[in-house]
Amino acid sequence: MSYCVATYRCHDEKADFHKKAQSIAIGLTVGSWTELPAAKQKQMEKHLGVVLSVEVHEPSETAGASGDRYADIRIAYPDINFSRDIPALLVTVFGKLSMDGKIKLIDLQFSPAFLSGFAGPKFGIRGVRDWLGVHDRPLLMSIFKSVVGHDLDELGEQFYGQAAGGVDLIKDDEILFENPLTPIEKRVETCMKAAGRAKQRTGQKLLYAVNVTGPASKLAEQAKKAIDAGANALLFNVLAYGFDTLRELSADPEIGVPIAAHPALSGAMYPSPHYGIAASVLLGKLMRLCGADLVLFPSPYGSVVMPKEENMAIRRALVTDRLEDDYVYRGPDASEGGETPAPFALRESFPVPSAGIHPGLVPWIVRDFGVDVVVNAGGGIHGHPQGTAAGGQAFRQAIDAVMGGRTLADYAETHPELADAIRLWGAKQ
Ligand code: 1AE
Repeated sequence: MSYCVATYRCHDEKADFHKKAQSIAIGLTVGSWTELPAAKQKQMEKHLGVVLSVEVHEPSETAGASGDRYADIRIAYPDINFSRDIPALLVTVFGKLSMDGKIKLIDLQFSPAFLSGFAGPKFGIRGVRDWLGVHDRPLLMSIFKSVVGHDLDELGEQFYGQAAGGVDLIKDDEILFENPLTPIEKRVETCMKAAGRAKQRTGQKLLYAVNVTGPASKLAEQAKKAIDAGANALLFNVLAYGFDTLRELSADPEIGVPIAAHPALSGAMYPSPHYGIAASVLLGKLMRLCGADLVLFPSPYGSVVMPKEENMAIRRALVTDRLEDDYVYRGPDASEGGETPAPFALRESFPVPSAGIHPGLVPWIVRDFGVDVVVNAGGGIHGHPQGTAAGGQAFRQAIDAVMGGRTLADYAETHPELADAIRLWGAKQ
């Protein structure tokens, strides 16, 4: 039998968590069990959810807390109950249950059969690095700002300023949709022309992630239109649609460019300790499985803050090669010997900690994420006292300083753009 496993954190001051776990395992699969006649039980057994473990955490007496009694409950759901797609899985394991008390979905593991339906990122970290020809440092991404109501010339100039500063990627703002002032094909043409001009100055290749968000039925068409006009990456607001839409875009053979996933709306789902879906599932495992090459999420240091342990859990989900431990559930008998199964493989997605990032934060970003990270900023680039291009240069200098083992303060002595940025925003070391 093949199962996918959901882990829940369930808060309740007095519940019998073992009973609760059984009622979930039965309620979300066969509906009722003990009432069934023996013959029917035999027939339904292959559909029945299985409680794998219940770990109860009682509140510590010294803390005197009353509301933090909880249990982590792991339940295995037979694959036979759902089709091989994320909507069917999510509705099975957390559809109705998500509305039933203080319960949060904190992890998912998948059967090899379920995983076989997912190709993951088409490019991933390696593919994006190979395309850019940059392998030895964090990448730098810049975000358009002030886009609504601006025309093509204004956007083109803004693009040039960002590109001239030496960024590796530029992404559309997530709130820039199809509009009469900057329709997607014209926008791409204008921006790619500006990219060409900037390349003469920087010598760098550059990816432009154009926002394809719009009506669901036109997404693939919009993406292909953008690619035909010269777009070499896409930005997609995944959670406004659902993960299967990302998977479809990513799996489309005519969409041969990296996809950057924006986390818009995820704040409605992950931040509560009691409800929703953990950030590592939402912005980690599901994004990677469904094909996001880059995933944006709030960092622990910027203007929209996510706790560091959640950030690290996302990172692990996006870049871990410990797929066997983290992603795969091979069933209760998996450890009993037999042939070694073929390992499951999946390209890594680039983590992109974002929001309120400035050059002074680069040492912390590299400390926490390592080299395989995209440093991403909007205000931290455009808000530089010497302008947008200097903003990009300041970031590149901060990255060079960290990679060279230098402090920002020391490096800033000979790099005026970095010096100005540090004066404005400060520096972490
Ligand atoms: C978590 C998403 C961040 C984002 O999309 C964005 O636009 C950030 O802008 P800045 O860097 O905070 O100005």
